[in-house]
Amino acid sequence: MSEIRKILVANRGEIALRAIRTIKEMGKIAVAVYSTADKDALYLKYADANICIGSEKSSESYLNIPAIISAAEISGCDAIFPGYGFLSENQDFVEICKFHDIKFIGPSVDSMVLMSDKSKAKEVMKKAGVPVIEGSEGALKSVDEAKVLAKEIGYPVIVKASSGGGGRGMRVVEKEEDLEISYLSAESEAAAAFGDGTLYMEKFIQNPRHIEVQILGDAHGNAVHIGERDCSLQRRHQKLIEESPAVILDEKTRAKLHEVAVKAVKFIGYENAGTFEFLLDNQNNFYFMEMNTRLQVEHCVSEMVSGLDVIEWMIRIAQGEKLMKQSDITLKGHSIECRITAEDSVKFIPSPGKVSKYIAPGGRNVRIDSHLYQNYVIPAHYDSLVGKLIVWAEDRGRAIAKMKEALNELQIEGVATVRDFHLKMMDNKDFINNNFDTNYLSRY
Ligand code: MV4
Repeated sequence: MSEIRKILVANRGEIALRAIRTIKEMGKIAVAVYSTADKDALYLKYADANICIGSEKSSESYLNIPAIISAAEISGCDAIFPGYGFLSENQDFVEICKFHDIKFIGPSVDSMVLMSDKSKAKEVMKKAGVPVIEGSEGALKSVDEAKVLAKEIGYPVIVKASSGGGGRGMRVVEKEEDLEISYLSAESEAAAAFGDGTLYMEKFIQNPRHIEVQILGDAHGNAVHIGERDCSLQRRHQKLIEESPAVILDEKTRAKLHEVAVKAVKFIGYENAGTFEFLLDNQNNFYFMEMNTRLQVEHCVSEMVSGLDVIEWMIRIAQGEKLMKQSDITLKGHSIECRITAEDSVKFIPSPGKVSKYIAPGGRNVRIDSHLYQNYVIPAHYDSLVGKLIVWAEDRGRAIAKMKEALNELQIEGVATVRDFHLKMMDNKDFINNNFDTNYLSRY
């Protein structure tokens, strides 16, 4: 064990603020970095030191490895917290941190490499005894091979980029006549986006639910889960509402889901926080889809039902501490998160600019993770996420009622936000009755 003293937060916005809070609570020192576009950001006011790492373009600042490593070196940081996005899943960055004797607060390069190739990840999970969707064994070699395989599996099938994620380089194929063109276009899209056109194939699951399991693994071979999240409410692969637990699951399926996730962590010797993504079909069968080797935006709902601080545990694991036992974790009640983005509530068109008024909601079990303040100017260069509104209550019905009240209290003026979309959803019959899937928003 070697205690981490000073941590560089290699991120911005709400997650930089979120991380700085925990770092300081733990009695450690937080160093923030910022681009010129973020010089007035709120998280800079709470950090112990701030370092400008470049101009407004992400490639010149938050993705600028030499600038970030230099900032860590000159400020004497012994660790870097990556957050989500930016460098959080950059294998080169993890190696460079190691080279400089700076602890990367996240998984090893090996785990990251293993899970970054989605078709390889699937093969490994299959070996670990995790249910996977029927499909190609590893990557596809040709259109002809794909045709033979698709006939075997039965249409519809889906071809996906091995290096993909977020829906890019992915095609649903309804019939054999469409396979060649879909294959070739997915291949070229993947090659352009990821520098790798490798594809794999799966049986296409109609209208699935997206269920994911939050896990933690330590350096001593211990692993725990912190329950699951239902993230089915998405729009164009952007999650909007997440909740924990996933009330669609019966107790037996939920226990099995948790069990396989923990087994998989131990099988690959995964260290730090991670998430297993599953698809749930309409018969309540779940299948491993991919693993996210980083902290996720929606980790807060898992914190609310478990009472744990996921970032605290990421840091504790990074300094070699042992995890608690699974039996020490109790999951209680229901938590919902609404992502507040500076986009309009109808077409989701980004709306950066000056926030002329900001009133945050409050009260018992209402949490807002946001870097907004009155007169803050939301830069146009980055993600439009400006906050997350999270509530906890004894059950889902009460959590929805609480969220509705909190959304009503939330006032943001000067820019458009998705608040009204969320308010509508809290009154939506299908949402209330838990009657939706990953395609719900594209249908309505
Ligand atoms: C699927 C699928 C149906 N069947 N795979 C979308 C993102 C990428 N990570 C995987 N995705 C999907 N894979 C099979 N075999 C449907 C989707 C999908 C989806 C998954 C989760 C959440 C939202 C989604 C929206 C459209 C499609």
